[in-house]
Amino acid sequence: MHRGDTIFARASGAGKAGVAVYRLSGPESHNIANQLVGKRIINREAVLVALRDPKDGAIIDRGLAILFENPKSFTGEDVAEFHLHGSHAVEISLYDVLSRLGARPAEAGEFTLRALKNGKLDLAQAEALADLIDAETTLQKKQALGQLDGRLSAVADGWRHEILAVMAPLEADIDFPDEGDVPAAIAEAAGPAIVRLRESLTAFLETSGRARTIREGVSIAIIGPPNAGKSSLVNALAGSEIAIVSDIAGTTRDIVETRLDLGGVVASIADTAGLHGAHHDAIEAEGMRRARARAEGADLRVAVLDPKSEFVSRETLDLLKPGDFLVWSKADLGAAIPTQSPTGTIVHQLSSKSGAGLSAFVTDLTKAVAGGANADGPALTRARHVRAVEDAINALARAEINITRAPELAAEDARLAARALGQITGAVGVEDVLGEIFSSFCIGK
Ligand SMILES: Nc1nc2c(ncn2[C@@H]2O[C@H](COP(=O)(O)OP(=O)(O)OP(=O)(O)O)[C@@H](O)[C@H]2O)c(=O)[nH]1
Ligand SMILES: [Mg+2]
Repeated sequence: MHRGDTIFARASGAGKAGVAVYRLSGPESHNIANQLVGKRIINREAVLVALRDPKDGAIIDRGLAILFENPKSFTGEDVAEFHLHGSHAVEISLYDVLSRLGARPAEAGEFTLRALKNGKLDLAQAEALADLIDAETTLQKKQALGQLDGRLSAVADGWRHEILAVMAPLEADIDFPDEGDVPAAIAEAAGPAIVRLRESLTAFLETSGRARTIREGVSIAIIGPPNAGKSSLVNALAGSEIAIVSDIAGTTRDIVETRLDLGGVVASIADTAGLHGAHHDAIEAEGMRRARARAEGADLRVAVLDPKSEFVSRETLDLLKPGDFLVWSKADLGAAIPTQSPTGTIVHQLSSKSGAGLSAFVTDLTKAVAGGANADGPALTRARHVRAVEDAINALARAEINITRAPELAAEDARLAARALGQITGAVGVEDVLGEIFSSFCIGK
């Protein structure tokens, strides 16, 4: 077992609360808990106790205490949990006593890091735990829970073992090079297996975009000429008055952002300043610069145009890409809309005022953002996973070429492919990325 010092933190959220959960983990945690409680507690049994400062007997709080003996605990170490009142004053006196008794405040993600080091979960599962804590939509939650269950770890490990199995006869050939005409037979056996592995990894990689969309969300920029009804549309989508609406052209200047759940995908919607080529002041120009930059950087653009407007819409239409939306606004005013639109755009007509056409637009927008997204299978949810699979595919492609003419090189390639996949679960060589991954955790997790 990995033996560290004894750490503590509030495991439940910060601030006032009916109940707050504090967690102690490490070799001294049970000893410290017994000193606070003043009696021995039975493993895994919640008992109502008074916690007291052993120095003077002053009461800290009354609450539940539970001990978990190693290795059957979240961290795999001895753990003590206190469920106390969620009060700032209680927290201060508890921390004071715990520090005096030799424990120290935990760093971000330190409990999970210990769990990882003690084999309670692997790296993909640790990441899933962070994703679950951050999950905003049910789809994100489902994906995180599946990964926490070991879904990704199982396929990554499965592939790694398959590669190692293919590699074994190649290694045998390297060790015993004199035993007849082995290379041809090996190439015959291993070649197709390597191709098959590379193909299934490539197919899996192609599904990863959706998984990362679920985890990371998408950004949508609402763009268009002044007064087109962009802010009105954003307010209608959000169901609240997020952005100022007025009949003065150039009302919106800064980017106003809101978040929506579109079919389980978190969409960050940016309302932007109206784009036009006419004379403008410095503030307007800066607003337009920001609008353009946001439009270019967004995953999807929604151009809003008022069919009755005198503003030229060229600046807006030039920013559109295939798959983007073109929305004709103010349908309640009954203006005819042009039949021509930029190729590949999805065209809608709606009124933010009456709501006409709004739900059809939301349905199509949801389809564009989350269509086909499901959280049912194993998925490469992070850039790190995608990189590992890409590395494995490249190594297998090299092995494919080397197998007939230089089996010892093919064996090395296969080993590199297996190594790359091993990084997903942290089975090999991940020490250098641990810091980066765990720094994104919250304290107490
Ligand atoms: N009748 C009608 N008026 C609308 C509709 N949507 C917006 N408007 C009006 O159009 C004007 C401009 O609306 P905004 O939402 O502020 O337009 P904008 O595109 O954000 O404008 P800027 O921020 O100035 O670029 C306001 O007077 C709105 O009330 C609509 O669906 N029907
Ligand atoms: Mg506006």
